[in-house]
Amino acid sequence: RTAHDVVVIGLGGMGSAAAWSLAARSLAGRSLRVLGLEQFGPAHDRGSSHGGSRIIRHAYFEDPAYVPLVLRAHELWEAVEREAGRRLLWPTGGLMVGRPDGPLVAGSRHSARRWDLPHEILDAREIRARFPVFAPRRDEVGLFEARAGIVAPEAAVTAHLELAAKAGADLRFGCRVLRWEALPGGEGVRVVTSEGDHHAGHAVICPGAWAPDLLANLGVPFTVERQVQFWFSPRGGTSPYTRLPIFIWEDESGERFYGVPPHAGSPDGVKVAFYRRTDVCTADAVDRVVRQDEVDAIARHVESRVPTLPGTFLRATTCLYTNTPDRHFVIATHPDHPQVTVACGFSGHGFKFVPVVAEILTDLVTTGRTPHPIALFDPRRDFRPPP
Ligand code: PYC
Repeated sequence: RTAHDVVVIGLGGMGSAAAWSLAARSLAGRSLRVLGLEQFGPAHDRGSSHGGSRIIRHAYFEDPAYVPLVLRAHELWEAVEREAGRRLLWPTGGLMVGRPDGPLVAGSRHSARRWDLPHEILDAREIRARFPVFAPRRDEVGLFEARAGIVAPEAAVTAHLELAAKAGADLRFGCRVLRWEALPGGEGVRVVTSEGDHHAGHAVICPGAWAPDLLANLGVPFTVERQVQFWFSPRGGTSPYTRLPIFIWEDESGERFYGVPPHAGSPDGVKVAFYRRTDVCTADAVDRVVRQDEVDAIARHVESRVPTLPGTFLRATTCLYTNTPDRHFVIATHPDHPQVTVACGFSGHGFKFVPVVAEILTDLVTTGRTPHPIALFDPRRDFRPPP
């Protein structure tokens, strides 16, 4: 009756990696039969895994609990590169800039010290000397870590899909999941799609911004937000920018923007964006048009700290964050359905963790537990907004 052991719903960043990880894992002497379902095409740009780059950093300002996970993710990214024969990582170094007591710098420093991560603290003069295009205020400092850098999201999704297919996963695109139902008595899960029904012993649900539709029964108050990524060609040319680290900059009001230098995976211009802006939407009703006033707002903001960067506007694209109230992830066995495992609510900072999330999901499906620390990601936690 059940043709597949596991159905993976959503083949974006998390789902594509989970499909590979599950298809490569054997259980009771045989490999798992994995079905992957995706409503769009491979490595599409409708969700949260596109735009040429994502940041990877270790000194995690959000919470030191993420550090062992990102260290394991980094190791696994290198393994995926080797396995797929594709370049996915660009180690540019990373600079977190702001007031020393602001959440970005103080939080990064706390994580770096807690986990003994190699890092340097640079004062404003040292930042200017090392990276002359940056214009920090006198009271701003930077935490620099050499191992931070870029992960290429579309290339990563493509690599995971290729590896999953090679490991025997049955991947279907243009197949929208309308709903799912956990069947009683060890009968697994029924998935109703635009292309017919499927049954599997277990479901791994990685819905991205479709979490409010597909995981309403988790009871997590998700909010989906439209975000915009912009590319500029700096005044005076890109050459000094090719040697820049990725950076996140927090100003005195707490507003943050980030920047990603051009690299071989995305060579045209410097990418910048606010990290984060509230523009609530739904995944199916998002305005994909970027307005001139949005371009002007980011250009003005960036110019105050990196004066030559907003030279010529090149292009922009929208993407989606799926936020939890405390901005921590949700990764767990579904509290009401042991045959369902969920990964969602990545709140705009999940992509760097993709391969370790896949490892956790595979552990949960095959053994019901994981050695990774995931207590922070419990869907039934007491959600409080971040300070
Ligand atoms: O996770 O570092 C991050 C990030 C920066 C901007 C959006 N996410």
